[in-house]
Amino acid sequence: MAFDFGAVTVVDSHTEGEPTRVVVTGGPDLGSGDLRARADRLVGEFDSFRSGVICEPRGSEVVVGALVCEPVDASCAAGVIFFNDVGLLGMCGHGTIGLVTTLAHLGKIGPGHHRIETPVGIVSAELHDDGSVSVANVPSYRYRAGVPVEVPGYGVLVGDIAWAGNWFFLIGEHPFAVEIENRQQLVAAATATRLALIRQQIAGEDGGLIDHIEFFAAPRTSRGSSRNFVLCPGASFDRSPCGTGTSAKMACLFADGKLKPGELWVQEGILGTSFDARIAGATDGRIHPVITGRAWITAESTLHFDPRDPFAGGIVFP
Ligand code: PYC
Repeated sequence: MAFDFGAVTVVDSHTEGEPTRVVVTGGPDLGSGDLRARADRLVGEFDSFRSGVICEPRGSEVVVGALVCEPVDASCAAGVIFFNDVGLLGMCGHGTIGLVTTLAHLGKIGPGHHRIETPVGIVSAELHDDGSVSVANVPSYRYRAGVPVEVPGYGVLVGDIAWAGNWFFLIGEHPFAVEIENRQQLVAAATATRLALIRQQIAGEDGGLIDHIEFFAAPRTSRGSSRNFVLCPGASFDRSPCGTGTSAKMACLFADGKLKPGELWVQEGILGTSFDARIAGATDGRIHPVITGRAWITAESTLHFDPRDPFAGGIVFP
C-alpha cells in the first residue's frame, strides 16, 4: 500500500466529550461518484488510510473521522464521509457538530444554515451565534418494536430496532447501571447483544447490520429526559449522548405516541453532557430529528505516513 496521500491536515474537536477528527486536506482520490460510492471506495481500496488516521498511534478507537469531500449537490457546503476504527458510519450527529465547528474555525462557513451531503442523504446544520450547532438528521424511524434477543450470559433482552442514519438496538429494560464507573460491564453486555443479534439474524430493514447498541436509564438532572449509553461499531462507547442514537430514541418515542413534534427531549449521555433534541416534523411515519450540541476545537495537526513505518496504516487489532 502506498501512503502517498499528500499533506494530510486534520482538525480535532470533541462534541460533548466525543472526539471528531476532520480531515481537511489530503487523503485518497475517491473519484466524483456519489458519497455512498466514495465511502465504499474508501474502505474498499484505501482502508489503511482510514485506519491510519483513526487508530493508534495517531488516534484511538474512540475517535470518529470525517473526510471532507466535494459534494455532488452544489447546494451543499460540503460532503463528508464518517468512519471509525473498524469501518464506516452512515451518519454521525456528534461528528456533524464537530465538522460544522471545524469549518467555522477555519473560516469556511459562518453562522446560519448549511447543507451537508453524507452517504445516507443530505443533512442540514445550523451554526448558532453562540457556537452551538443544530443538526437536522436524516428521516428516522422505528422498524421493529419489542424484539427479544437471547444474549448468552445475560438472558433475554428486549429492544426496538430503529434507523437514524445508522441501525440501532434500543434497550429500555435491563439490569445494568448506566454509570461511567460501570463502563466495562456496559461495553461487555452491549457487545454480547450485538453479537447475539448477528448470530440470530436480527437485522435492520433490508438486512442492515445493527452496529449500535443503546441502553437507557432515568436522567441524572431535573432538565434531562433520559440518560443513555451507546456502544459504537467496534469496542468503544460514545462519550456524547450520540446524535443518531438520540434521533433513533425520538423515532421510538414518536412511534409510541410519547413524543410529539416540537416537544423538547434532553438526552443525557454517559458523561453527563446532553443534547437538546426535537422532532421538527414527521412524514409517512418517519420523523425529522433535530439535535443541538456544542463542539470544542482541541488540535490542528499534519499527519505523517512514512511507508517504512510498520504502523503507517495504524495498529489494527484482530
Ligand atoms: O453522534 O451519531 C453520533 C455518533 C455515532 C457514533 C458516534 N457518535
